[in-house]
Amino acid sequence: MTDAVQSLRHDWTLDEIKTLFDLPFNDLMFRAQTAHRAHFDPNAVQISTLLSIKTGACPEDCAYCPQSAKHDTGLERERLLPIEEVRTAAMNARQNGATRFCMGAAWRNPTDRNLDRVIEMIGVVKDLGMESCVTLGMLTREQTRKLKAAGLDYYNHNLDTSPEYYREIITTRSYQDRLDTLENLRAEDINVCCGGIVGMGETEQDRAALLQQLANLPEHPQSVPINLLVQVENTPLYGTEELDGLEFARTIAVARVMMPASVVRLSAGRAAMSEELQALCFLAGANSIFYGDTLLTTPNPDSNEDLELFAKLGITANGEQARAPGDNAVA
Ligand code: SAM
Ligand code: DTB
Ligand code: SF4
Repeated sequence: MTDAVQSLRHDWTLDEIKTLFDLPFNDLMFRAQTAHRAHFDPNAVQISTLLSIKTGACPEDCAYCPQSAKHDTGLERERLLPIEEVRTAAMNARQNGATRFCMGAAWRNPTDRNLDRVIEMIGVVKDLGMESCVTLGMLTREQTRKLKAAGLDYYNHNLDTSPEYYREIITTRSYQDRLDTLENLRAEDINVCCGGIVGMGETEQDRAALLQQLANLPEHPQSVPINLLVQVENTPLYGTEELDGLEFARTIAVARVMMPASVVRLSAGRAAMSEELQALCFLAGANSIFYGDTLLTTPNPDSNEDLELFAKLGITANGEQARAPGDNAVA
């Protein structure tokens, strides 16, 4: 039986995951490539563009995040963006070839009034013919119902790390709160974008336990962002020992093997990565990136650099042939 017809697994044990991490690097890459090729065009990478629709002054205490009000990172506190600014940003993203527009808000959870405003924004993105994604914090079942009715395509809500390491990183909301929001999304059949952050000083066992949580959810998240911590001055995690690049690539590969039919996103942290490390991550099965000069508040590689890298690697954006760097549209 090939991987393509094998059913997806939701019963991964930590020992099995550790065995994957411990494989010789080339063997792990081979496993990841085999899984990737059974489900995807190996040379196509989906691109999404991010916009922070409400920046800073977040009540949560996530130790990695520049937007927490608890850390004095010098970010300007902003109000929810006016709808016309969202339209302009989404039009630019479409012009530059992104097929999905992701909007993030520095909230613990949206109020019903704010949710209505975000729903308007989702309408704007959909009218432009793009997929919509939002990340707004915790949601009630009623709120997921409203988002479904608004035609939302994806909701991003990360588990961030292992259940064991979680308490070192966030104290203002629990792991179970996150699992509950994921359940509310699944109940409404909204595509889930859920992953985590590595390079936060966690152990390999924590990275394995994060992937175990993700893969053993009742459904694999349709999209799995693997973020490398972006270290921001004055956040508690600033100065954390950096994760070895090969260990990062291994994490991507293990995610690919465990969740072979999910899109794995090489997410935050690319600005600090060499072209060679990014190429290894694509080889390990990453098939999505954030494209555009900023993530939410921190820098992302310049779009032209991404196009150059895609051209060097023969990667097509969104399944279309990447054009020459300097030529804006890639899809
Ligand atoms: N406030 C909402 C929430 O946390 O659910 C949504 C926005 S929040 C910024 C979205 C995700 O960005 C977080 O879950 C975290 O995984 C990621 N993130 C935030 N700061 C980061 C950093 N410095 N490096 C890497 N990823 C980061
Ligand atoms: C995700 O997993 N990574 C993105 C997105 N989902 C919203 C956010 C990365 C944020 C990096 C820090 C910043 O730019 O503020
Ligand atoms: Fe707030 Fe989200 Fe940042 Fe946590 S990750 S501080 S919830 S914006």
